Amino acid sequence: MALVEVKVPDIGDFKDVAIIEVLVKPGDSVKAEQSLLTVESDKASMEIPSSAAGVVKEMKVAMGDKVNEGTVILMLETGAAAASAPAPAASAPAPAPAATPAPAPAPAPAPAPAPTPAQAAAPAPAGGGGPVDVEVPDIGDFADVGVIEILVKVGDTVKVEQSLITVESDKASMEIPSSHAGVVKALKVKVGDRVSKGSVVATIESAAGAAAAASAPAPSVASPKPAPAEEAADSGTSAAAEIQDPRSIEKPLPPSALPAHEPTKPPLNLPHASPSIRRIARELGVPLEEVKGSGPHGRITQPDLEGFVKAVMAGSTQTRAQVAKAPAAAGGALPGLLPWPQVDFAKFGTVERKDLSRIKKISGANLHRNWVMIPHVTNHDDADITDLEAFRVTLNKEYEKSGTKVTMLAFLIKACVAALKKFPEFNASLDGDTLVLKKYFHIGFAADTPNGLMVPVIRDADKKGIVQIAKEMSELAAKARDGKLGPADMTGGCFSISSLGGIGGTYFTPIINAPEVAILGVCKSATKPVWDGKAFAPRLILPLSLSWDHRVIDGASAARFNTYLGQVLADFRRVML
Ligand code: CAO
Repeated sequence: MALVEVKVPDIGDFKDVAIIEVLVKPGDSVKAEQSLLTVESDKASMEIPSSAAGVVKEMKVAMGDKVNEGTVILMLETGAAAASAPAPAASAPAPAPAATPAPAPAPAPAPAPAPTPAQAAAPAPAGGGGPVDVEVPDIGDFADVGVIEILVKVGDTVKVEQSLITVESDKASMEIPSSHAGVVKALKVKVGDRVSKGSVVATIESAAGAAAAASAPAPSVASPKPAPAEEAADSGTSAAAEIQDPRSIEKPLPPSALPAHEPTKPPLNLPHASPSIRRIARELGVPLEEVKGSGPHGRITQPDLEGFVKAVMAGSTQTRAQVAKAPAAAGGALPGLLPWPQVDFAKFGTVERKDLSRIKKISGANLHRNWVMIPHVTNHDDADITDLEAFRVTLNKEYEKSGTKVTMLAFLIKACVAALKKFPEFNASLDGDTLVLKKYFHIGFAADTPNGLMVPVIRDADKKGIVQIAKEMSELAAKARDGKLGPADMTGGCFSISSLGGIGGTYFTPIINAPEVAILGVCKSATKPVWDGKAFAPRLILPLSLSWDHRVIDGASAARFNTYLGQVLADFRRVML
């Protein structure tokens, strides 16, 4: 057992760097190489590891303290006693420590981005201009570190010391600055590349006089970072102010009011966060610049990151990308809408809570999206099916023995195919600003099942006869009721029919089954008196309700579609015309 001092190891040119995070406390068991502190300068942040395993006895530094190489961080009890000392439940058992104070750990990276001698000595081109290769400066023991961000693009004008790229190892992240002022002529690295000291980052067309500036020593990396508000003001851009000033994101905006996220554009400055937080964020795909930091200067801590992820998962907040891509789908929130009423129904009487079925949840989400995103219009019309029904009854007598029942829906499918052929924009889907016109005729029909609504599809209905369609329909409807429909039974539809004819009703507004652009609703036929020019005659009338997407279809086309459909249903011989 020994009590040893754990000190800040060689951190290169870092001087007087501020502690922005203390990761352990007295009583904690730590492993060798476990991070104890995070320190940060304006260009880099790094975690300081423990030189040995043991139990933390006393902290010698606190948040905000400035440290240098050799500063004592904490007193660590190493040895068998330490290993058996009560450790926090979550801590892993410390490995057997060295009996004597451990040597300084493998030197932490020295991220000082001072120009390399080669850069400092780079001759100023005649007249002060000319192309200059900007290299990765001396970054201490870092070698082969990953490029995680490119902060400039070809054509950008950069100043001396302006950050060009960000690199990251498992313990530190740092920005690599430009040694020269000028215009970026070529970028020599991309995200994912690995760089070491001397790797060429970019070629800069050096501006007159810039070389002189570049040859001057770079400002100390430990120079105090201006307060976020100052930085924002300096940057002169409102975008920068939003990213850098935590106050600008203090008041949560209503999710849908967030501006669209532009993932391709790197933030002007990285949000404050330790390398490990950045790594977790990158692995999870969390846009760190959208996370509100609660640490000093708006620094993002692990609880901040976790809170953001939980809020997104719970649907109580949205990333900018989510808002931009699917404003209606994410959480159902729309601009200006009141929140969903939260009512304690039990206050008013006895209630029973029942979870929605899986199918209801899936179809509900789809119906909601379709209703919100498609500008629906519904045209109602009537079709005289007196003769068709008589024919159907006759047909069924003939097919009685085969076991196939020819339904009105089978005729409707065939009649719709004829109408889709005549009005091709109904047999289409929108793809951005392009209309995709389909040359095939796969017709879906809504089936009511104990678990909810399903829409199986009859493929190539144009190539099939009424009896075959009726047979396939009854097989698919049985499969739907038994919960045995597979994805292949329900995909690829061009147009859908929702028939409530066997149940009742007159007219309704069916919701379009996206990405289709129209749907036909059918209700119960009834015998009605119809004026034939001389007298009222009893006719069997079928109510039709055609919902259509007004982005694709006009009212006149919809009226023509319904009229034609009615004509075909009244006299199927029209299909042959
Ligand atoms: N008018 C009058 N009677 C009709 C009719 C119509 N438009 N359509 C069907 N019928 C009659 C049938 O002739 C049959 O009568 P008989 O038993 O005397 O022969 C009876 O109604 C039952 O028909 P069916 O429902 O078994 O057959 P179908 O081909 O009409 O429908 C199916 C099959 C799967 C579409 C249907 O069972 C179903 O699930 N319908 C509900 C669809 C639905 O829920 N839509 C709403 C979607 S939006 O929530």
